[in-house]
Amino acid sequence: MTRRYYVTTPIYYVNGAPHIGHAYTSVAADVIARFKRLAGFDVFFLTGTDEHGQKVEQAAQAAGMEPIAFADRVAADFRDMYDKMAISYDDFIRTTEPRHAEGASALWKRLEENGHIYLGAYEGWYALRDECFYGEDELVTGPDGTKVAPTGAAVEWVKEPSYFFRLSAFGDRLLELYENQPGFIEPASRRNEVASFVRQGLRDLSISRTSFNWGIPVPGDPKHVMYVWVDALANYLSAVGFPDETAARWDFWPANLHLVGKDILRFHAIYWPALLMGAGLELPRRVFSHGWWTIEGQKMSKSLGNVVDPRDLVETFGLDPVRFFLMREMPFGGDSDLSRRAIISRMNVELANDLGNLAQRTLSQIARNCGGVLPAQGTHTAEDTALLAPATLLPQIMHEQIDRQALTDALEEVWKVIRACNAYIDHQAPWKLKKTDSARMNDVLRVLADALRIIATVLQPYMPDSMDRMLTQLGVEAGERDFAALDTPLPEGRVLPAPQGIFPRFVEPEAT
Ligand code: ME8
Repeated sequence: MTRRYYVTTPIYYVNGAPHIGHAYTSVAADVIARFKRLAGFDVFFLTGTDEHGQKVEQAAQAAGMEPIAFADRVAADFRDMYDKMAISYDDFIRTTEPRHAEGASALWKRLEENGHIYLGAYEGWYALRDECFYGEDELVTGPDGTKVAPTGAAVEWVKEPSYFFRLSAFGDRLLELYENQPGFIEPASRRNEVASFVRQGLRDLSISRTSFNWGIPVPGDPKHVMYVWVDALANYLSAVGFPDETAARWDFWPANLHLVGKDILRFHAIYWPALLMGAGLELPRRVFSHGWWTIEGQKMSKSLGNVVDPRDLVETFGLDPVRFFLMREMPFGGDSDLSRRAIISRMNVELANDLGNLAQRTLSQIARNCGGVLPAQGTHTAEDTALLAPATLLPQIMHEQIDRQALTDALEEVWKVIRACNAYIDHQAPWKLKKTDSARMNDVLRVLADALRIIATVLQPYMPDSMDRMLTQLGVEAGERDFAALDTPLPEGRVLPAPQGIFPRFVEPEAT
């Protein structure tokens, strides 16, 4: 039986252009999706755009456009960013698509049928930037002395008729979920925050608005549109065909992993499971919330004018160095800073020196001293085995890390092997063996080529383009690049193409 894996990113608001924060979550999901595919899983990787709600409506107005035309433009820009970042999504859902309206409406109707929705009137605080209702007790004093949301977003007093979801009835079941399935929310520190929020008692959730109409009409009462978060969360169901449980993709439900930023954990770890419980649907296996990027030490914001478009970074540094930097610099789950200096340092030390040089040294010696063909596998010495044994374990060790979203640790695991290869090549000095023991030289170079093949195979999810080139230079054919293929050694005598540097050092333009 094929093993299935369903991973999602948040669907991003189309009120602004794609930025590095969006690229980050999507690259992380992409690494996971690519890794699972290489491990033989049938993967469904979903992403998309969140196009309804007052915030998007206002952004469209400010641009002098109809909301749908505005959303079309920004959604296309997100796809362009994805193409430039090599995001291998299987589906891109837009909440303005009919298939999504159908899924979201069906979810609503199930909740209504099950008695979890009632009509009332909402009176309270709303933060448009967060598209979130806040209780009085959650507000804090902002820099100018006014009350603001805990996120710093401005709040307004809203009073209007509204449908409510009986969220208050789900507190105990949610706490049970966090208790019985600790992996449901990761990292653990965030799980504790969510659990203590729930323990304080949940209020029913206002799930419709009447003061604007850019949204999915409430079934049976089209004066109301659905609250944008109910609409948005439903995307994870509508993309797999809900409510048609005979749809081919329905087998992917429940999702294995919702990857989100810490800003939207509450919606995914409280509202979403409660809505699913209310609708009698299975719960996702896991919600992982990652940390926050600052830019050169500052919060990224439109007002500071420091919003980073990932495409600009790719233009300057190249795609794979940027993907590598994002995955390497931020301990997955923690916060981190993006700076030009840090990118260049990672590029020059880890990519150019550690990995690039290793490949170049190995391949150029094979080209020069082995007639450009892959040498035979010799008898392994203790040192050869000491190098190859941990390399061989990489797919398995990393798989366990990837399943925990320990994406940075998994890279560190590969770098341990890369550093060991560098120590090995220095110690074995194959260039000296040419005259004294050419048979051993061949064996050493073959050991290095085998280690590099494993390294390049397991790094494909992080740096697909460069690792594609490295595998080609190592003589690994297209059908030999998944983890299962690593069990079969490459035949000796395979002709290798002329080696070419894969990770050039980055030199500041003014220094050239
Ligand atoms: O919240 N660092 O969309 P959104 C790291 N539409 N990640 C960041 C980041 C930063 N500085 N800034 C943004 C929404 N992100 C809703 C989601 S899902 C059913 C609906 C990433 O456009 C991070 O993943 O505001 C965060 O959760 C997401 O962008 C917010 O995107």
